[in-house]
Amino acid sequence: MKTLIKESHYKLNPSMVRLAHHERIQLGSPENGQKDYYGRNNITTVRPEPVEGHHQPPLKCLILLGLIFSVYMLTMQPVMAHGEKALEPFIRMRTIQWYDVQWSKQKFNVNEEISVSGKFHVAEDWPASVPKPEAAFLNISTPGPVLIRTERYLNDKPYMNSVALQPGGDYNFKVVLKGRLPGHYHIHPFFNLKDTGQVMGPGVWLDIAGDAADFTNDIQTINGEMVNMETYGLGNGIFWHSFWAVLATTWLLWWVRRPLFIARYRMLQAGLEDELITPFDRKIGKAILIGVPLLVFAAYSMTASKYPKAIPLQASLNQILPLPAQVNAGVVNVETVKAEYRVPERTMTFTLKIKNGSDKPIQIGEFATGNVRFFNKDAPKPELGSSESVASSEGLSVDNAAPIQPGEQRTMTIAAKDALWESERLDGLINDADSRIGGLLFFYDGAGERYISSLTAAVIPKFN
Ligand SMILES: [Cu+2]
Repeated sequence: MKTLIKESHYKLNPSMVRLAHHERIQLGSPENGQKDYYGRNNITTVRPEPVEGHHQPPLKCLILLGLIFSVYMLTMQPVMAHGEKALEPFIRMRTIQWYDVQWSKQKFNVNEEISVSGKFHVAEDWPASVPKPEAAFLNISTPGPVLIRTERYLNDKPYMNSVALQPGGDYNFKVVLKGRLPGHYHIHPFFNLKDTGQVMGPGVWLDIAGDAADFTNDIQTINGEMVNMETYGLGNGIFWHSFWAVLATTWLLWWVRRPLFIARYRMLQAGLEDELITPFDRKIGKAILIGVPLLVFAAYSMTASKYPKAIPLQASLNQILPLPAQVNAGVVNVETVKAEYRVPERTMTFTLKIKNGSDKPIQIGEFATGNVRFFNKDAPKPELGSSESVASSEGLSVDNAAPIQPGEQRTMTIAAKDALWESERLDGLINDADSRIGGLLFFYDGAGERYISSLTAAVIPKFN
């Protein structure tokens, strides 16, 4: 039996099978019109017996690889964006609608604390294909660990975990950050929506000055001990990661060094499955089955006795209710009748029914969607925050510039016109199966009061 196995290993060495080349043998040529039963030209592919030692010269392969790589090198440019526009436009426009995002500082030093704060409205017209925001995580998009987050608030409440958001709800947030690595970085607040992706808030450039070596990250544990978070437990972490990596790799190699897949399959077919596993394999398997849980339990007991006062990692979901309505608060009511996008003019036109329920005349000041802001040239411009959200200063026009009087109901056409629809990849909406737009419309009265309404409508594209 033993010799038979050895021979079959030799014959079925997978590398030899792989290297065997296929030869096309032409039995009948298309010229003489010889066809097979199905009317195809009579060409048959024949795989010859496995041959040894037939392979490409490695030099050729290397030259080819070098050539491919050099093409990449030629076209290499510094990356100035990091996927802000990658998400489908209907997700960027109809999930988290950011506004009033402010940074306390954009130039600061290593170890200095800054904060980003702002507001967002969770669209009521949440896309049907996007899972409801039952677990959302407010985060900061950075190119690596250039900052650390020290505090985080939602509706002025400190929180750590993911949170369930309510469509139609209004929230404010604040995140406190501390400079870690000096440099010039593009940073955004963003929401990680479970099973959907990252909905970016407006981004800004931050300049961190100073020396990375000066960075400190000391915290006090519940036992009163001061620890340096930059190095605490690092050796232990490296040890356990390497230990499991080595164990797992060894286990994998133990099996991979033998004939795999086809050779094994053939042996199974031949009823030789008992020959595939040796008694020594079984011994090793048993040793691992008993040894690994014992080791984990021993290490756990050592840790538990060394640190008796410890709390587990928190995995609960935070429950934070929305603020009283900020958007669609009931004073100014807006109903979107229809929306049209003219592709050549890059113009989104809305027909709106507006009812001014306030006691002062109001004017439309801004329309914002997907972090792009369009300002009405006929209205006093609101103060721009520090956030460099992409803005079109005169992109919004209205068919009737006269202020809407208290109690007045008016049907208006407003148009947001700018190449930003294209450069921000929001015009991709017309190619989506869900071509609905969402955004926020800002009204101002003369006395500095602001009213916000959400717009939403199906978009009809016009191609000429
Ligand atoms: Cu960015």
